[in-house]
Order: sequence, then structure tokens, then C-alpha cells
Amino acid sequence: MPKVGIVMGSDSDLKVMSKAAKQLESFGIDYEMTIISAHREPDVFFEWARAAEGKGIKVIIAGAGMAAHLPGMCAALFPMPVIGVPLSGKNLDGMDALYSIVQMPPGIPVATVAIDGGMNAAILAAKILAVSEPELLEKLKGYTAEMKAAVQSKAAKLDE
Ligand code: RP5
Repeated sequence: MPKVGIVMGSDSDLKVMSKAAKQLESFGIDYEMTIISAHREPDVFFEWARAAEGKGIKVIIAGAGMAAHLPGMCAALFPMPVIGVPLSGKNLDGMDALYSIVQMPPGIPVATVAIDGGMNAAILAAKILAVSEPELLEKLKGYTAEMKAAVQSKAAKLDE
């Protein structure tokens, strides 16, 4: 059963959103990934967002560009955390998507990551799941330790 649902508004979002998928895989987290446009096929979107909880999904990662309503509408329909990924690539370099996703009305939050931040979205999803999964929590601690070691080895090379 997927624990994370990755959804994006277009196949043009795939390059960034597949980074989220790859990161989840590295933590051994089951996910489903799909393309659904909230604007071009609202009925399909509504059905998917409504069904997510019943499929066992605990966190949704939603990526969209331009007037990015997909993450916010996920948050309106899905009762658990939604992480929004603003996508660039169009006229306003993703600022339009960032504002559309981050500026939610009171009561319907979306945890918004950086523009094109697919990888961080997956790490945040993993951290949310790790609250109740000790094994995953240990993997995340290992991941953090690896990052620290990488920085320290680069610093050490400067001293050589
Ligand atoms: C949004 O509109 C999508 O998330 C995509 O980032 C953007 C443009 O979509 P396409 O015209 O590339 O399909 O809904």
C-alpha cells in the first residue's frame, strides 16, 4: 500500500517530481505517482484526492506550476499533511506557483518547499512518517549523519 501520493499537474512537471520519487525509494517508502490536472480534469482530480486516504496514503506531495491550485485543493480534500512543490519553467520562474501554493487561507495549510524542491518534499514526507515509524527514523538519522560526514570530508580536503 502506498504511504505517499505524488501528484503533479502535467507531464512537464515530471523532471522535478521524479526527484521526490527517487528520494522516497532511497528510504524504502512505498508511493504512488500520477499526473492529474486540477484545472483540465477537475472531476478526475476530485476522485483521486477523495480516495487517497482509503488507499493508505498518509502524506501527499503535490507539484504544480503557474497558477498552482493543485496542492491547495489536495489540502482541501485530504485530511492529512500535504506538501506543495512550486514548479518553475514558465514565464515567472516559479514565483507565480510559489505564491499560489504558500499563501493558503487559514485552516487549509500546505507545507510548501522551495521552487523545484522535489527532493526536500520527499525528505519532509519521510520525516512526517517517521514520527510513528522508528525504523524510518533511524534511516533519517543515518541520512543526516552521511551529509555531515560529506561536509567534513570536503572541509578536511581544504586543509591538505
Ligand atoms: C500546471 O500548469 C502544471 O503543473 C504545469 O506546471 C503547468 C503547465 O502545464 P503544461 O501546459 O506544461 O501541461 O497545471
